[in-house]
Amino acid sequence: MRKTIVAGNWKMHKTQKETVALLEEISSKKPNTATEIIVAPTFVNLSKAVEVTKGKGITVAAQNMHQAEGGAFTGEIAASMLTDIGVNTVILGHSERRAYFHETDALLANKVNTALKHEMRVIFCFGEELKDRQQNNHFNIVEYQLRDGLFHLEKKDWAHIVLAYEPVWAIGTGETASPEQAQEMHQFIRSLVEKVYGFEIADNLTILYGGSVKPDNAKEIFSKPDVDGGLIGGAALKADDFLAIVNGF
Ligand code: G2H
Repeated sequence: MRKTIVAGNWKMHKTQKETVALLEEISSKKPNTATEIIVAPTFVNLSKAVEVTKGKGITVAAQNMHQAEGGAFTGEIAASMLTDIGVNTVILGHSERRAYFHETDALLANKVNTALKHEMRVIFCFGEELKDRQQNNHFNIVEYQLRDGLFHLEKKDWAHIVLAYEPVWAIGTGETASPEQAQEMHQFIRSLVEKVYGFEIADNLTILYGGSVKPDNAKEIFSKPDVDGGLIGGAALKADDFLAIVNGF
């Protein structure tokens, strides 16, 4: 059985007080479930989040990190700084990082390498833009993103990789890929990984869907055989909405 995950990407939201309040509410209302619950607050609140969620069955992840081990990179955070405070999961390649901070697949390949070197788990985000889908180029784009960002990895590395397919046109727009569109792409992704790395790795790989997942559409999306959970933005900012999505399994 593949691992299922619901991850909340809090983006640039929540002060420390709000972070603690949300985490306490999630902890107290959280169902007993085999689905892993991940939250990704901002860097400045990660330490506090680790402290507050200790022993509560909630994983804390970072939203980004730098590829270098350290040095003169003003404003950046290194992998060792994350693992040092107990954060061992990192989201890489989110479309907002790609669009606003010009992160390329080549750069992301380096970030993935650094994360793996530090024995971190990577939630690797990718997905096509609206124009790609309109030009029927979405499968090609996704294939390039995976090839250039991840297909240099060795077989053993895949135990530390979670994929998050997030069509850019569905992010924060209220527009969601239909469950059929999500399944079609997830199946394509899994078959691509299978072609390069074999059945077992592909079959064990957790592939999340992201892009305007809400309590009222989560269940149907998660019911698809190749969708193993979600990366949730807006709806992760309220405990009841987030947990309703968790209960979608
Ligand atoms: C996509 C998603 C979380 P939202 O960015 O990664 O955000 O659910 O608000 O579309």
